[in-house]
Amino acid sequence: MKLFHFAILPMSILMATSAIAQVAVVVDPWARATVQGQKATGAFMKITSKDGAKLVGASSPAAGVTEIHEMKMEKDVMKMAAVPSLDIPAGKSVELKPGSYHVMLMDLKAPLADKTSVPVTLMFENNKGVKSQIELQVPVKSMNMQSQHKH
Ligand SMILES: [Cu+2]
Repeated sequence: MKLFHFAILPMSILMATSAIAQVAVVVDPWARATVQGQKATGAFMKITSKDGAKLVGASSPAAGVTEIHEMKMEKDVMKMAAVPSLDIPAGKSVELKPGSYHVMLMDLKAPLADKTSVPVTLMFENNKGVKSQIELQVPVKSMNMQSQHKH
């Protein structure tokens, strides 16, 4: 029976390694295109995490300041504010979308043109407090294109 113990050990090490490697999965990222003179825009995406994680920061070489923002109605006024982190509950999909959570790109160094892409790095913390980052090439889309997608 001792043989079984030897067989099981290497497998559990492999599983632990892959769990650390993939803190979260990001799908459908996009950023809103800007016009000349516009200094800020939002980036949106869906994030899932098998074991649960927190989005604790973001950065982009295209922006002077990058923050995680929340938009919500407060006494009939739409308000936007930076949040220190965003919880990604285990097994649930969290959607960053216009009118809700978004990655705010501020102090843009150049306008974001439609059909280009912008590099964004997301910083995550897993449920054990270990930090890791995910680098994205986020497609830039204009607002016109977005309104066409409304049904
Ligand atoms: Cu914002």
